[in-house]
Amino acid sequence: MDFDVVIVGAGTAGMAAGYFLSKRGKRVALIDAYDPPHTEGSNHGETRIIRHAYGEGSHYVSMALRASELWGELEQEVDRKIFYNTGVLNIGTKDSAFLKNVITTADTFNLPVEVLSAEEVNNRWPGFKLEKNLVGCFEKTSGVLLSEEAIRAYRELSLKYGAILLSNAKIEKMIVNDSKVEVRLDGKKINGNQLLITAGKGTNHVLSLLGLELPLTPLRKTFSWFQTNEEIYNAAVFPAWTFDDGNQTYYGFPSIEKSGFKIGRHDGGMPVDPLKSLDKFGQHPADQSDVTDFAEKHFSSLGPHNIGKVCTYNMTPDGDFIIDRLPNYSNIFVASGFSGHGFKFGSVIGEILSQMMIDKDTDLDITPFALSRFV
Ligand code: PYC
Repeated sequence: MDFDVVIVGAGTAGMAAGYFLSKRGKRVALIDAYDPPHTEGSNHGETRIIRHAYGEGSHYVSMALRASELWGELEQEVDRKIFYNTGVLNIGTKDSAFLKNVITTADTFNLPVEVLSAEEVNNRWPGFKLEKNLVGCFEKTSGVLLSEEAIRAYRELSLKYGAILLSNAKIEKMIVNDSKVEVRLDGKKINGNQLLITAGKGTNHVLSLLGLELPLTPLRKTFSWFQTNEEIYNAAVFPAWTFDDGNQTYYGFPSIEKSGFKIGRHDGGMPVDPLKSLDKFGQHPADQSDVTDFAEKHFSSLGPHNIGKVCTYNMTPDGDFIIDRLPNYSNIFVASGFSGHGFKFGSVIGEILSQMMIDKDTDLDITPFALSRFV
């Protein structure tokens, strides 16, 4: 089978790239080790946050703004809801570097961010009980993305534009040169002119078939849903939030369509073997106790812990993404290492990759994500 582009890993970035490439007329083969959206990657658990005033640094803001536009276009194209405009409250100590970045990037890019004391937060959203040393930065134009729904939408449209998807596929071998790639899997040969590796925690396994390795550490992360008082915590009245008190970082979501209040732990996490399935939630005692202690301390009216799940963060040493061409190959591209804050950018990363592969360039600045920074 012959294609213009072979994409290994049809998760957030890969599926979005498959959409943009096939929409522009490229013959695309998407290959995935599972059947996306699935539970072994970094996009399940129903929801992800999108925010634009960006604690991780100003180099993400233009991408976050373009990502929002593209999620809006995706919603229109599939005529289904993907974004809930709940606003996002970034909570932290007054000296938090993350919050300082939120405020600076809001000023620089003219984004609507309100700075609130703990008392103002607790009065405005009585579901919080923040301690006095904390402040909140509220960005009203941000909110929540339905992550699995978004992957489903890009999958549906990629197939509509002619891409093929090989699910539950095990790659055995890759033979590449500067103008051709051959991927062998399950008795088939898939030939292409260009290769894109967006394999999440499996990225280094795929790269090992080319004798390459990147500085990536996959970590197991947990998140949970709590029963709620819907009047206080529903998505029409309560924001999504991030929390960093200098010791712990968490994030969470209001109850969307009565799904319950979701809280995830952002720091910590256990290194995992990328070729094995993740330990289920609850296999480690701290999975539940950590989040329950946190919830009791900072929220006034949550019900009991209901259910927990796990996902993977694929970490780089500096927490910044990798979006680049592989050294020594003009036709092999990699996007990985989204380090637990990549989902929101999935749409724009798909667009950027399609531009790199078709137009040889992109308007957005991706130099912070170059592989050369690790040399
Ligand atoms: O980037 O806001 C974020 C986020 C929330 C959960 C994981 N990442």
